[in-house]
Amino acid sequence: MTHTLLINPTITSRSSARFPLSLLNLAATLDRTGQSRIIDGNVDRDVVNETLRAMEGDRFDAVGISVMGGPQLAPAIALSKAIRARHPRVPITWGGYFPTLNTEAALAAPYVDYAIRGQGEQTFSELVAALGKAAVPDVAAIAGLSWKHGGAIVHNAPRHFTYTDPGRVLPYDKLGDPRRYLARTYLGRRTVAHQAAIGCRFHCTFCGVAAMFGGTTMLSSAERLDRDLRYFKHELGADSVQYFDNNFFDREEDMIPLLEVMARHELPWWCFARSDALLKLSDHAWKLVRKSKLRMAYIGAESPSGQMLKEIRKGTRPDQTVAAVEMCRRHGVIPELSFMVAPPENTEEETEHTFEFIRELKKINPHTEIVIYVYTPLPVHSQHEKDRAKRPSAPLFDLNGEQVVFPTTVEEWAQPQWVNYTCHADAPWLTDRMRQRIHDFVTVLRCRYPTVQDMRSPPWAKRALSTAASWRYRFRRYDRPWELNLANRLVRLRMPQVSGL
Ligand code: B12
Repeated sequence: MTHTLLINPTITSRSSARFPLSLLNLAATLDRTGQSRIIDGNVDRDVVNETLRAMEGDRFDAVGISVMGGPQLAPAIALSKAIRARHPRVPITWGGYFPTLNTEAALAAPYVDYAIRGQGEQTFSELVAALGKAAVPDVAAIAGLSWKHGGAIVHNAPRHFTYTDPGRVLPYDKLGDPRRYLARTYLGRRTVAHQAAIGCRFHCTFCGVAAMFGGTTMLSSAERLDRDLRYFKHELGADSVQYFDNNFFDREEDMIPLLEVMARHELPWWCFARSDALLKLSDHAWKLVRKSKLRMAYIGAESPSGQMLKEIRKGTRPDQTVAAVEMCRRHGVIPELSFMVAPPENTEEETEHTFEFIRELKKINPHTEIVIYVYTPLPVHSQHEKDRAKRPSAPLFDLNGEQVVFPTTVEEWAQPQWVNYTCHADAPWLTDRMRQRIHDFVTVLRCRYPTVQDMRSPPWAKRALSTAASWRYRFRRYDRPWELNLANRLVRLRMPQVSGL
């Protein structure tokens, strides 16, 4: 019997912690042939000591750490170093978006022995089995695995994505009381996080999901979704669902059985969607969407420039964004639009154009929520191998005209400027003026239209902020909104782009 320790390093506040779905999926597979334990750093805040304590008490054949680029890297490094120092013989495996997109950098670290690329269930189970069998395990045939051999990094063949129904709900009870992951959100008093389908059909060049899945998607069966929703509703007492599906609305004929299940449960929900998919929905599908209580759809609008949308292979047009905003209004769904400003070319012009487009959308549907990111293209080495060859990306240049060189080590990726790059919060071609301009626009906009997702601030405070910001918004006087910055320090509106819903 193999014994595996699975860890999710801290990435968010305790109140924003949601089910660590990656680890739950891994545990469901590992537990078929062995045992596993989960430590979630979002809940167990002292994750290093908690891990070391667990390893003192039990013998583990392997440790698996889930790592997303950005703010999760520093805790993942500290944790891996602490495990290596105290238990040098226990192999450490990194899986998730960071090692998938930056495999070489992950394996360059002395405290990472194995990196799993893409979906982890099967690959990790095979690795753990091999580790349990021999002191020098034979891992050369394990698809989806990268490892070190004689000072070199070996990348085994890729593994194809599969969707297997475990026939039961995920092992949520491994997290202690799973109810502590239910949160009060805009959707309800006890919102649960769930992922029904995996992957995405599209190949957007900026998106980590395209880099991970390379245009593959697989939907849940209606039976499985029904089983999961029944468990959430009746066993955990959930009253609403946030779907993490990379792109919820796939082909309508495949979605109808799922929407029928959701319409029966009537649990208000949130999801990621595309404007073109929403516009294509039939009246029958919209009827189910309304009955199932879709409250908010997060749509990647990205840019008002058709040219830019083509370049990033988004596959949607700006007029579709406008039409989707209008359609959502008619159906009582709040569109939450994300934009990527300050691209490396025509940085200023594109950004101002986006601000004007946002104003237009707000006129059509004032309930539209806006999330603004800085456009930070993925490094070429991170793109999916199928896409890398198709459209060579233009080189990126910083403010001094020097070509941008991406980090090659984990420690460099954990530096503040690269954490900000991963979080789409900053880029090497941004001038201080541009950075300030974006910050000021966002301040005025989010004060003028406080997000409905903010459950903390009292309504009077939001109204006061909105009134204070209205003249600046109306006359486009975004620069240096000192009074709003001051007021924001007192009110502290929620930032969905940082904490999730
Ligand atoms: C939930 C979530 C979060 C949560 C935290 C989740 C947690 N770990 O506790 C929060 C809201 C905090 C978060 C934050 C961020 N996120 Co996030 N997040 C997601 C989301 C919506 C779902 C992840 C999930 O649970 N998927 C379901 C599970 C089953 O899939 P999975 O995680 O991929 O796991 C599988 C494999 O990756 C692998 N695997 C994963 N871990 C491990 C570990 C081992 C040992 C092994 C073997 C395998 C393995 O096997 C798993 C099972 O098949 C994804 C998008 C998506 N739908 O996937 C984005 C996503 C992962 N996030 C992303 C990013 C970039 C961020 C940010 C860093 C930046 C940002 N602006 O969004 C922020 C940080 C914000 C900050 N603090 O400042 C990107 C990552 C892509 C990239 N370029 O690196 C994604 C893909 C969104 C996107 N489209 O860009 N995020």
